[in-house]
Parts: sequence; structure tokens; C-alpha cells
Amino acid sequence: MPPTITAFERSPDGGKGMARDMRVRWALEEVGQPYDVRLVSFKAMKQPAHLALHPFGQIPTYEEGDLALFESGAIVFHIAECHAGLLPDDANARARAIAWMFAALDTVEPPIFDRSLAKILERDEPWFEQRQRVLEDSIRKRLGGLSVRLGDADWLDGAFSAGDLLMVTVLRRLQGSGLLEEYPNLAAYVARGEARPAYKHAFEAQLAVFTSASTGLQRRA
Ligand code: GTB
Repeated sequence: MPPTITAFERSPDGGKGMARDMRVRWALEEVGQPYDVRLVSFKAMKQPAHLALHPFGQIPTYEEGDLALFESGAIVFHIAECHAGLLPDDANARARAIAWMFAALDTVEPPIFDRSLAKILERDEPWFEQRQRVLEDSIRKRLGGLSVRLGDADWLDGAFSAGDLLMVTVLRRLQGSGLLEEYPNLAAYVARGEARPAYKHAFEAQLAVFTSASTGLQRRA
């Protein structure tokens, strides 16, 4: 039985790959693992059946045999550990790739996500512009460090890894904001990630939730 992941039945982004099932789909496509997708509504996410899989009532989740996982980073890590292609064999290189996974989720993503959330939830607050500036300065600090470290390399540490996969999904959220574009090597890095066949397959699959009649289940062979 292939693993089953969950995704939004109707993602607020209309299928632009911003929801976090995208990184799990991409990882599965990179390693060539077929998977099923169960599409869930906002209401179903808060029901006991889904809460048993995800304590916070969110997507994505991952079920495989008697294993149930939540947290996109943990799921990508599990996929990378179980299949060749997303983590190097060399122990030190593997440890560094894992460090980049944490850096993406724990250091780079928070100010980027907070900025997006503030744009939705705090737009009418009198301090909105000031807070945006603070968040954008935090983002620039992260992008500056990342840009210097990447330099003119294709990927963060040698071959493409799960660290790059997560970092690209995090940085994508800044596309068109002007912030990413201030760092041309990072914009090119994101474009390189998006050009990977596995990324394209994952993107098309999540977009298909919107473009085809949804049956509540997707199968990716
Ligand atoms: N840390 C967890 C992880 O990485 O798995 C966070 C999971 C999470 O935030 N899930 C969101 C969710 O289920 C979807 S991804 N939200 C529903 C809820 O909390 O009730 C966040 C997200 C949602 C929508 C967009 N978008 O439309 O642009 C982008 C990102």
C-alpha cells in the first residue's frame, strides 16, 4: 500500500503550492514513491478522525502501514531517511543537510510566514506598516546570510538535498514581494528548485485538486 497524505480540499491559495502538503508531495516525487492523497475540508480537519492523526487539526499528515506522522518537516525527513536521493550517505554531509532542513523551518520560515499572516490578519491595525517593516528587516537578515552562504553554488551544500527542498518551499512564499528579488542568487536558486521534474509533478498534482472534479482522493502513480 502506498503512503497516504492529507491536503486541503480547497486550499486558500487556489493551488499555487503554498500549503505544506506541497513539500511532502515534492519529496515523494523526488524519491519516486507513489502516494495517495486524501483531501480534507476545514471542518473535517477538526473532527476526531483527523485529530487522531494530527493533534492540531491541520494538514499535511502521512500514513504508511501502522505509522501516522504530522509536521511537514518530520514527514520529509522520514521520506528522506527511507529512500535514497534526499540525504547524502556521508555522515557529516548528511548531518549538514539535516541542519539546512532545520534552518529552513526554524530560522528562515518564521519571519516569512509571520509577514504573510500579518498581511491577512493585521492589515487594518494602526501599527500594520511598522510591523511589516520590522518583519521585512528580519527576513532580509536571513536572506542576506543565506545569499552569502549560497554564493554561486546551485545548492546549499553539494548535491540537492531535503535541506534545499524545504528551503525552496519556504522562499517561494516571498516570490513577487520584491524581497526575494533583492537577492538574485536566491531567486535563481528557487527557480532551479521549481525547474526540477519532481517539483513540477508535485505542483501539477496539487493544482489538479482545483482543475479536476475532486473526489476526495488523489492517486499519484
Ligand atoms: N508546522 C506544521 C507543518 O509544517 O506541517 C504547520 C501545518 C500547517 O500550518 N498547516 C496548515 C493548516 O492545516 C496548512 S499549511 N491550516 C488549517 C488550520 O490550521 O486550521 C499553511 C498554509 C495554508 C494556506 C496557505 N495558502 O493558501 O497560501 C499557505 C500555507
